[in-house]
Amino acid sequence: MQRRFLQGVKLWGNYKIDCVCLPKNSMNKRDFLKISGIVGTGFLLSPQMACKTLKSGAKSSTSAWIDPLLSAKGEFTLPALGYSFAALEPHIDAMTMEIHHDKHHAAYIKKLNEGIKATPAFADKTLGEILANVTKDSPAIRNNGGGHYNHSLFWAVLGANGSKPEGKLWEAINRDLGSYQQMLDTLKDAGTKVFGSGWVWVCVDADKKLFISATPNQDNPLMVNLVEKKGTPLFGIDVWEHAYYLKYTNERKKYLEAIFNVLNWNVIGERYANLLL
Ligand code: MN3
Repeated sequence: MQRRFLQGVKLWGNYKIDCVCLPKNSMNKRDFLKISGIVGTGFLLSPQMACKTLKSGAKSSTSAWIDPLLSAKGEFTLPALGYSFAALEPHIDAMTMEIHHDKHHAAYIKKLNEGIKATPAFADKTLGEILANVTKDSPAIRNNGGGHYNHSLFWAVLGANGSKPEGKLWEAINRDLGSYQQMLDTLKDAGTKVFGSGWVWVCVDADKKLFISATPNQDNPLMVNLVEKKGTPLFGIDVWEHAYYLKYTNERKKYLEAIFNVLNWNVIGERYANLLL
């Protein structure tokens, strides 16, 4: 198939995509603006886009599609949120969003960059390669590499747009997770049970089936040396206290119920479509 190439699209600050392939004549001005806007928020997610294998060779374990963030190399920089700090009100308050993004996420990135400089084995690796190689013996890279990826994904899958899963994703949720409501109940239950800090995930496994898991601290299902069940995260929910304590104090369950209202199912659906490629 003939394709166009957008060379060197700037993504996530210093991240670069080597090429983005689009079907010939597929891109009009509106599409270009849409893509540019998505790039601006950090993710290339349009299902029409088939991202070619990048120079790094980092591949998702479940799909030919590569999450652009996983192909990025340092020095890593803080991605734009893509919406205002107040955009998720009243469910997630603006101050929490500002501190979470500008302070917590920024700190993970700073420490990740410092950790990479101090650990030659991780120099010149993509973020996907870093996550796939961390072990218990690399705590700084594990915690801060996970912190960077997890939060970057988190911002991208939130948005107060009132969307619901549709199409193939809706069918897969019913097939693999019982129902939409059962998925939310399982996430709430898993998130409430995380001891201390961590994340809950809806992932796609090697057979392209959905599963729900929880990980401690900043681990995620891409850390194949550390997790019981590996997979590619479709979306994750941060259950660290810093994600909710200002508004919900110790009531993590109420936070989880609230954040379900601001999951951006349009973005999640596009991620899912890409993972099926
Ligand atoms: Mn957090």
